[in-house]
Amino acid sequence: MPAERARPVEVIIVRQTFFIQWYSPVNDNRSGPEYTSLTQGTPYRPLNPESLRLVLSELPLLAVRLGGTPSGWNIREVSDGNLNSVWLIHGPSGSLCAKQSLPHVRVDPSWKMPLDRTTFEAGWLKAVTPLAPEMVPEFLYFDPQLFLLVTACLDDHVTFTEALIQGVDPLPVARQIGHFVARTAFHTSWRGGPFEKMFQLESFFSGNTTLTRITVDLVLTDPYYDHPRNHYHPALKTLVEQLHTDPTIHRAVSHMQSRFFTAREALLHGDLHSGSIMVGPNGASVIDGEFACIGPTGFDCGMFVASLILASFAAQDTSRRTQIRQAAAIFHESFLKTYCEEWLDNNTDTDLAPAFLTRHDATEIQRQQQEECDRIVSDMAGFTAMEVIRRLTGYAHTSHFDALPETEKGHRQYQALSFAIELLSNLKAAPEKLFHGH
Ligand code: SR1
Ligand code: MG
Repeated sequence: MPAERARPVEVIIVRQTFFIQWYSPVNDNRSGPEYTSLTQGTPYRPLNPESLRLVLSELPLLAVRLGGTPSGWNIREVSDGNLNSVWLIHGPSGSLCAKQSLPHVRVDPSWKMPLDRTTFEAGWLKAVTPLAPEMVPEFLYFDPQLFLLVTACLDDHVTFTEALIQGVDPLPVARQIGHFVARTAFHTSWRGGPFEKMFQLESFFSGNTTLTRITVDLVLTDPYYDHPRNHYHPALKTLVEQLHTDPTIHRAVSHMQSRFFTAREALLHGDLHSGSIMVGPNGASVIDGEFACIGPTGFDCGMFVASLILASFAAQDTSRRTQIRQAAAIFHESFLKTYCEEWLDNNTDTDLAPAFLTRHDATEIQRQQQEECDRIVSDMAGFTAMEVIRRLTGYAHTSHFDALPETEKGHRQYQALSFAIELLSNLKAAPEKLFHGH
């Protein structure tokens, strides 16, 4: 990322202050010492296992949760994402997961970056926890000086990416994620409460310009021209040339970019690929909400469906491919069902179509639901295509194809990319192809 795009320090401080106000313990029924910084005035420094041990030892609720004495805690670095440092901490009585922002992209230290991403992840976790508490890790602590977020540790989980590679049945996860996205999107949208609540969410999450810039560049822009960060399998060369030159594709990309910027519908997770979902004995948990922003509901849906599409093209045989495509259809169905149920059951005061306008007219409600769902599904299909495209031709790729021999990998990726180009080249027909065409 060019240096001129890094946000100035003053902006970060203003945003931090705003977060502290917005994220006030006064508004949180779990208020307590863990919600204020112990490091007031302590400058940020990247932690290592020993300095993290010291920080945690000074936080009584976390220390008690771990049990024993700090010297006996096992602290293991497990950072494997692109951006942050992550540790798992185990003590005799319990465990924690700690995540800290670095002043650069973890996998590319020359790519400098402000630190505020964990601030937005903590804000996202706070916003969605009441809506789906069983589907996110428990929030335990956030330090706004160290940009350190501590949550429950999902020890006995694997990422959904790994689960897909291992051959786990994806249908239950797809159903759960459909439910999760529908509930969190509906209740953080204009339909989910009075406009003042939405304004507050917009005001806070519009500050997440650093990671939104990554999405705008890496997902919505770079794959459509010859950007130096892009890389791809040699077998994709002709398709990449098409992505860089085809006016029909560029028109569709402009349309989807416009949806991303102007459809300010709900609070998004912002990076809901299969690596942001952990799968364990009690089902799926959604993590890594650091890309959270306000945008079109279909964006999160598209990120998730794209992971399934990529996994389906990487699958070892046709029956597994069909099963994973079925999971995409299940997600679609579960999302729409929950979204419409939330709409009918919603008793909160809203300023968008308040109850007195429609409550007694079932046909009118159905008509409005159909119109809104069609719009979301159309976005879902367009963003699915763009996410598949960037995971094959942009900067940050997927590991779904990693186990395949080189030639086979090129062949399968060619099929996946051709499918995504087909979707993007005819957005009107895309939902049908995506959810009913396998
Ligand atoms: C530099 S960050 C690259 C990618 O990693 C994250 O998980 C997001 O998907 C982002 O686009
Ligand atoms: Mg991530």
